Amino acid sequence: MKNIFVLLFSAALLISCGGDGKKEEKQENSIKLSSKSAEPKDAKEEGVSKVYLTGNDQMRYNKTEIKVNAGDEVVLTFAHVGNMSKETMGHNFVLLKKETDVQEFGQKALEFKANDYIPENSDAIIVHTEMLGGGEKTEITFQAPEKGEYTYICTFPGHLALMKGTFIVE
Ligand SMILES: [Cu+2]
Repeated sequence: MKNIFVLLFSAALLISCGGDGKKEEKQENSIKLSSKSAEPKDAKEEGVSKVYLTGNDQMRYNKTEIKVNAGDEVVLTFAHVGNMSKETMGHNFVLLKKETDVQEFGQKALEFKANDYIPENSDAIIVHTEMLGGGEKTEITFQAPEKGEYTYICTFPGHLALMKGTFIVE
């Protein structure tokens, strides 16, 4: 019996507090704050996999593994978050076909400086971005290849050792 009174009392309290709207206001503020987070997150929507990849002045991607859904359209945003120029610390994203010899491809790419280190007429490339310098950003959209694991690299000279990752289609 006592418990019921406590319950009723707290229910009455809740009702009396509910009308002033302060609670809702507070909640809205906290949502605004949390949406300020620095880096866009990867997201999977219906039929679309959004990927946010960066390269920095320390010659690193922000992720060495990317996962997307088979059959999805992939929207990949690639940003160079460093300050160094394209000539000294350029970065790109080059997604290679499964059977590619990655080291060999990386060697070949060095011969194509005039083409931003993208081998011309290569059948090893699924898709690639342009070469970026510090502060630059680009976006590419492509159809996810068939299920499996692929390698992505940066073809700027010397970067392959550190700038390499696995692109997983599942
Ligand atoms: Cu690079």
